[in-house]
Amino acid sequence: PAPTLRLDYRPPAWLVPSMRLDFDLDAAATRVRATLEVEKNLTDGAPRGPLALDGAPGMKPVSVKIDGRLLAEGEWRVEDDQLVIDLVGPKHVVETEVVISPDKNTQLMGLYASGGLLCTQCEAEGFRRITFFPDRPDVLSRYTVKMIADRALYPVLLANGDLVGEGEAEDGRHWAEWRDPFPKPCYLFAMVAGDLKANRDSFTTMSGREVQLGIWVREADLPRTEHAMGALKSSMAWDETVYGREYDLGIFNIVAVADFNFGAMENKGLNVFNSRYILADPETATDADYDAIAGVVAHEYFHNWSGNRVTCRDWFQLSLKEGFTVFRDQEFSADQGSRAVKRIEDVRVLRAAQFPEDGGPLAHPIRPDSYLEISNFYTATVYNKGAEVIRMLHTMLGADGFRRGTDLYFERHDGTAATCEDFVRAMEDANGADLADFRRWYSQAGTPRVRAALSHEPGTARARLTLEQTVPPTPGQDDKQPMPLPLRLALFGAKSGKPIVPERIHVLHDASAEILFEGVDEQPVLSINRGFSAPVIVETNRSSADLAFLSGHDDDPFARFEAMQQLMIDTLVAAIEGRAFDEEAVIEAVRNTLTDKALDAAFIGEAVLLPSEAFLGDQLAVIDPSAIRKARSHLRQRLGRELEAEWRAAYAACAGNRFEYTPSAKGLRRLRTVALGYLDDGGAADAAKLALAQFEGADNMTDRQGALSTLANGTAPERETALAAFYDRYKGDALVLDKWFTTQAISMRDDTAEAVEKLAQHPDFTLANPNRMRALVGAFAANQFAFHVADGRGYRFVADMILKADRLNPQSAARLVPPLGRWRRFEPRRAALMKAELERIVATPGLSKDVFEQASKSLA
Ligand code: HT7
Ligand code: ZN
Repeated sequence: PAPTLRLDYRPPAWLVPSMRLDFDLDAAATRVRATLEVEKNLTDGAPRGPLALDGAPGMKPVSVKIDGRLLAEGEWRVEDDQLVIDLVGPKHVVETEVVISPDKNTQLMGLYASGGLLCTQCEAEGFRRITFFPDRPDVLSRYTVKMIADRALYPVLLANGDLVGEGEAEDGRHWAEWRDPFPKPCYLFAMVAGDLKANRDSFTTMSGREVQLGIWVREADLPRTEHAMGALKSSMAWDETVYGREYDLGIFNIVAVADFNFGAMENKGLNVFNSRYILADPETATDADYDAIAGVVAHEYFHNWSGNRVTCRDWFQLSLKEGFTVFRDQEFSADQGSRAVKRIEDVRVLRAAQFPEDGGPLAHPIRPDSYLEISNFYTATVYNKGAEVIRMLHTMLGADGFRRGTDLYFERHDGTAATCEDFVRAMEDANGADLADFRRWYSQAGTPRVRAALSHEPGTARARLTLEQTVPPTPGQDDKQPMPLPLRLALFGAKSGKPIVPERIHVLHDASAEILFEGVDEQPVLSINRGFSAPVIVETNRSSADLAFLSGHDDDPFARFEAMQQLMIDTLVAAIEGRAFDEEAVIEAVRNTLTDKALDAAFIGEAVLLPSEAFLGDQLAVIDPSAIRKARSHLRQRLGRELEAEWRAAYAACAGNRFEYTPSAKGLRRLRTVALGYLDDGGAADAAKLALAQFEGADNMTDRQGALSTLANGTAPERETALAAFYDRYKGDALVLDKWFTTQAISMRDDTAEAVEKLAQHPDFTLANPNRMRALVGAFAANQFAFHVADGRGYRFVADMILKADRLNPQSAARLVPPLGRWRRFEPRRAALMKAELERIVATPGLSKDVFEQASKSLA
């Protein structure tokens, strides 16, 4: 198949200012009548030609009318999945009718059935599976939607906008009509029908309008919606305070569904959510789940402005809405809890998911240049690196300058489909700034690498910092230009422990720079990229002593965490590479952090963790998962053993609290399970007993799952007791059962690959539900040691799952390909086995475009 190219963009030939949809809903056969008011697009560059409406493969209209006249079959044609009609005048009314089968829709795109509900997912190109339409984000229409359905099966009928009528129909059926006053692209269309109940609330906007809020779920789940509702109201208030953005409709509904390809969807006035990002109570959701729910609810809500009121011109501009909205949700969460811990978590996600993407065969700029299947570009690069790019603008322009820029952006582009360039230009114009070289962040892929070397001249009391950057080649981009990198930096006195050069921002525009600091009369230690101000890899000439010092003294909590991480990395990489290493410095630094009374538990819980096996792999030229496991386990065991008294003290100090969802209670739970894990790895004789007691006595899922994970890593008999008890207790709850699968898939045991193969045969395992598939197969593929077990069974298993899943849900199947695509990074035997599985995938007849694109690019 031919790729779609960014530079081929042309405006649409026809516009559809308004449209009406009539749905006769039925799971087996839904009749869709669409009435489109179409008009020729007279703007510059718009092509002239027939009306071409996108449809799904195999879709054929039952009837087509133009201006009320029924067309004969020869008066329209279906070509390349498009309905093509030659129109003579500048404006027409086009009516089409199709019949679709939601209950056969396993791709979960378009209109599909999920647990007795009928619901839609249209982003990116799902609307064409519902009706014939110009399925592109720059065609904006006003929608009126009428739904008719059996009242007993589907008592609730929801769509975008405001409810304008409802009533009874024949044969136990009823209807509802919704009208959305805001023109929107079809990817924001949504409709849900089903037996749902609402948690209702309201929000009064800053201009005094009352908005009716509803979170719609199965009746039994209503008690689990309070946290999401609280997050929604907080998000609405935050967007008013921080961005001056007010909600614009009288109704805001959210529906939770069990089968969903992604986290959630920002449809105008009717968000549809994966139920895992709505449902929470202490019994079934961990603190991480609570945090994720608040973050995703906020993310989708924020899209109302960054995505809906101002949408994307084409899908290459996806980061315009996603990068900006992720930045907004990250800042919202930082304001709700611990900013430092949130930043650590966000950087961890970036390094785990985006850095490998940027360094592998699927690397692409945050604004890609081409795609075969746009669903493959909902990536950590577009989302998370996209958010880092926006964050850099915020850092360089300051909070006020950034706000001036967003105000201008919203003012200029409200109600239109915009580009990344429009966003950058608004930032420039509002601030009189020149962001010419900043635009490279949109066009160049790859993670820049910065080398920073600090030298001190005691005689002149000067310190000299040299900075050098390189941007590595990525597929299709061999030569790179330097990126502007805003680096927050400071100097500390190694002896006095005091800041000797206060924080400043240095924007490195060129390939290299030298910065001179005066009045530095003691040996300085460099603190750089504080707060992770630029999404880069920094290499410095700092010694273990410097890093240990910063891990205890830096006044930027992120930099403190980072120094500890670097100390651990330097030690472990030396051990893996067979060079001399010094574990004592790590042990002392961890001891100091663990016993520092000025630090909060949440921060300690993050700072004392060793870098993951996968992140350690990223530091090496050639990855040998066995060598990494050996070195890391050895250091964890030593830390566990030698700090046993400290871990016990921390464990005891964190125990015995009744559940509350507050930052401090969360921190205590976090540190408690971290301490338990170290005690277990250190070989404490009572560790399994402690874990089982924590498991059985827990009044919340965080403590229970923490104990279960600790046990699942080992061989104690308590392991099977706890796994069986967990299964029995939660077998009726799909979201918690997902945790049961994941806990075993991420186990550190040597036999995890065999265990996962068996779990795939478990009666509760299914590839039809994306959450369950991710819970087992996705989690396993992220478990470096288990997935890369030397005999290659992990690769074979994941490839088999990809091929099976591809027949049901290509989008979800394609998301499992990237772990295999990293084959070039591994030692030769493993690399060959991984490559062979990719070749087997590509050679399979009938492969989807989704999987083909990911697998073939991984081999190129
Ligand atoms: N904008 C939403 C993207 C999305 C999606 C994309 C492809 C396939 C299914 C999907 N469901 C939702 C989610 C978001 O970023 O807010
Ligand atoms: Zn989004």
